[in-house]
Amino acid sequence: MTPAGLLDPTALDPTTLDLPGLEDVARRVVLEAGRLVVDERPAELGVAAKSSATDPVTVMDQRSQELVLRRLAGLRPDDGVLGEEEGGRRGTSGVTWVVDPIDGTVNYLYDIPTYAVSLAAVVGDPTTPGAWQPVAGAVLSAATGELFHAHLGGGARLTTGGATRGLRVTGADDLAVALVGTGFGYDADLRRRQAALLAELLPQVRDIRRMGSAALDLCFLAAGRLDAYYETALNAWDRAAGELVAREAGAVVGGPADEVATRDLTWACGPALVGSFADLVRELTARHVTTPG
Ligand code: LIP
Repeated sequence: MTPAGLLDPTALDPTTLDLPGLEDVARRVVLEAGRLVVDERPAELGVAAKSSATDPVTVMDQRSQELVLRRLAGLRPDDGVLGEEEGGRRGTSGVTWVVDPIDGTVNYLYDIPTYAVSLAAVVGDPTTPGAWQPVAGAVLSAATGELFHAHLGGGARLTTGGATRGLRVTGADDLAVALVGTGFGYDADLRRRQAALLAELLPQVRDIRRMGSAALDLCFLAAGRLDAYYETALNAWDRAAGELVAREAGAVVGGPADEVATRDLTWACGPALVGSFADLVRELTARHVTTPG
């Protein structure tokens, strides 16, 4: 049975998987990668530019992803891996791990304690929007030790300081007092268009927060620290685990047309805000970002 709403008819049925076991793998691996990223940060952080001069990759992004690949090769040898950095691999099991080895690399570069290791097990094809579904995952805020984790149908949890609690989105129903998270791309022209969108949105909400990590934005939504979130130009690895945590905490997550997030738009909020927030960010995104005048 193909998971509901997926375009990929060959996608594995999540009910055939040990979802709590996959969540445990994600937790263990992000905890180890997070320790590496924090404890072995060199005094001089080697930085290279990727898509633009403002899109950095550090030696620790690469070392973190290499560790994740090594651990998954031992724990889940038949699974595929899709990572932000080079070096993923195809699998045969129908499960693919989607990893952002450091989400919030600019924050990491500036030693701003808001960056994450994000890892999700997905079924379907994570390179095609609408053709994949996260089924288990974990996001570690590496600087603070907060570990957000979930599996499909199992609820969302935050583990920190040895204690674990359930997560639930806020019941916010008034956009005018909603705290909204967002982020911006690395391309200057895209940022100009995103700024035009923000100029129209900002007067209609309480305020915005730009944390610098989509994975943590989505987990903060799940924890009630944001009422809503939107962003354009996200990759699967930015949002796979955070999207699952948010949905399992009661959020509705969607994109330009329906409840399928895409690179053109990812939005997320509690159920009471969907009617106002989703329609607004869809319209503003279409007008200013994806099909600007
Ligand atoms: C980051 C995203 C963030 C976005 C940043 C950047 P990275 O991912 O998580 O939401 O606003 O521009 O793309 O590049 O640090 O892995």
